[in-house]
Amino acid sequence: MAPAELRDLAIDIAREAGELARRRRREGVALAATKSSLADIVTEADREVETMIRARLAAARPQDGFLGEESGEGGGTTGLTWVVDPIDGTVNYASGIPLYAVSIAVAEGTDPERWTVLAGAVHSPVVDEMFSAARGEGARLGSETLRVTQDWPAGALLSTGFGYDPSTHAGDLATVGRVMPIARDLRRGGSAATDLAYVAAGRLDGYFERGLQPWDYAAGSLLVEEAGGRFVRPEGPEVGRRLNLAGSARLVAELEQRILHNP
Ligand code: LIP
Repeated sequence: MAPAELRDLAIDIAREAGELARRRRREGVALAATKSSLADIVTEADREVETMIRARLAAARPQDGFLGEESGEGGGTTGLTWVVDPIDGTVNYASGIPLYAVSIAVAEGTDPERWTVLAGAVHSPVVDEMFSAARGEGARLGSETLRVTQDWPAGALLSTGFGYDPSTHAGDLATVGRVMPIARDLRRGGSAATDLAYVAAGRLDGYFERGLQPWDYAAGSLLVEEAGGRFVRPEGPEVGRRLNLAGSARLVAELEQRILHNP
C-alpha cells in the first residue's frame, strides 16, 4: 500500500474513532484506571476507542504490527507498525475540555528512535478538523495544504506541556524561562498531537515538551515534516524524558540552543 493509501485508511478510521469518542463523552466519562500517577488517567472511552481502531486495522491490514497507548504492542510480519493514541488529551477529555484528538500513524520499522513514519492522521472531533499526511505527499487540513511558519517577527507563538509527575515541573518551568525571551506567548493545550498539527498548520510557530510517548507524537511528527518543518528529539541531560521540538528548521535550532546549550 502506498503512503497515500495508508493515509486515507488512517483518515477513515480516525473519523470513526472520533465519532465514538464524542458519543461516549456526551454519555458521560467513566474513569477506568490511573497509570504513572493519580493524575495520569485512562477512561473507559480510551480503551473502547483503541479497541475499535485496533479491530478496524486488523481487518484492513491483518499482517501489520500495532503499538497503542492502552493495549500495547502487537507483532506483525509486514514491517509496518500502526501507532495509536485513541484519545490524546485524555485529561481534557475526562474534564470536559473540548481539546483532544485521535492520533493514528503508520511507520516502517518497530523502534520509535529509528522508524520512518509513512502516513498519519490527527482528528479533532469536536471542531471536526482532520489533519493528515503521507510521506512525500505533503500535509493537509482537509484538502488545504499546510506549511509551518518560517519567521516570528512578533515573537514566536509557542506551545508546551508538562508531565504528570510534580517533581519534574520545576525543571520544565526553567525550560520555559529559557525560551520566553524569543516568545510572543505560550500555549498549553494538553494534547501533543494537536499541538504538532497546529505547528504544521502555522497556527503555532513552535512546540517543545519533554517526556512524550511515541503514540503522542508519531502522526504529528510527520505532519510537521511534510509541512516543511522539523521534528527532533535531541539527547539531553534528562534521562528518560527526551526533549521533543517542532517548528521550522531555524526555530527548532534556536529552541534547542536555548534549552539544551544555554547555561
Ligand atoms: C498527553 C499529551 C500532552 C502531555 C500530557 C499527556 P495523553 O497525552 O498529549 O501533550 O502534556 O501530559 O501525555 O496522556 O492525553 O494521551
